[in-house]
Amino acid sequence: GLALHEDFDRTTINAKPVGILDISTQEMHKRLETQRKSNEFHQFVDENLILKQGYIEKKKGLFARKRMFLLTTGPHLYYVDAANMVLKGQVPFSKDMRPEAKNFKNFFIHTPNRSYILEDTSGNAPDWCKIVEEVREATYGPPSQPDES
Ligand code: 4IP
Repeated sequence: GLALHEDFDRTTINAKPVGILDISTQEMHKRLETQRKSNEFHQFVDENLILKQGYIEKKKGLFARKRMFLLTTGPHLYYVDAANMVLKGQVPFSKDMRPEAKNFKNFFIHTPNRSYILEDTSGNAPDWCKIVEEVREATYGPPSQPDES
């Protein structure tokens, strides 16, 4: 009856991507076509659309490695060794990931199993944190309250 229809509609509305991920199919094809032709990192992102990219120093152990970070639909956050054009890994996306800017250059992306220690030498760390959180929220909804038990 009516209740069923209301539930169906609500599910349909909630299933729609919101905000930054709300891209029409037509727009998606157009942007992917441009990306395919003009972005040398297209080969690493599994036909996803790159929403933001830039060089980030990723610290692990004693050393930092300069990597091209690629935030895409999916969502995914890939990183590539651009000197050798090799995909090195991904920061796993989940509802529990949490970006944290320390200042304009240094930031973290906390994930359940690892906190990535990152530096944007160009000073756009807050922008990275903002867009990662925006994509996280568009995908999984508002952050869950920290467990204080
Ligand atoms: C490596 O250190 C690089 O930082 C790797 O980053 C990192 O892997 C390795 O950590 C770390 O041992 P060296 O280059 O000095 O050997 P990248 O993959 O970008 O080259 P991830 O990808 O995990 O950060 P381990 O613990 O993952 O092996």
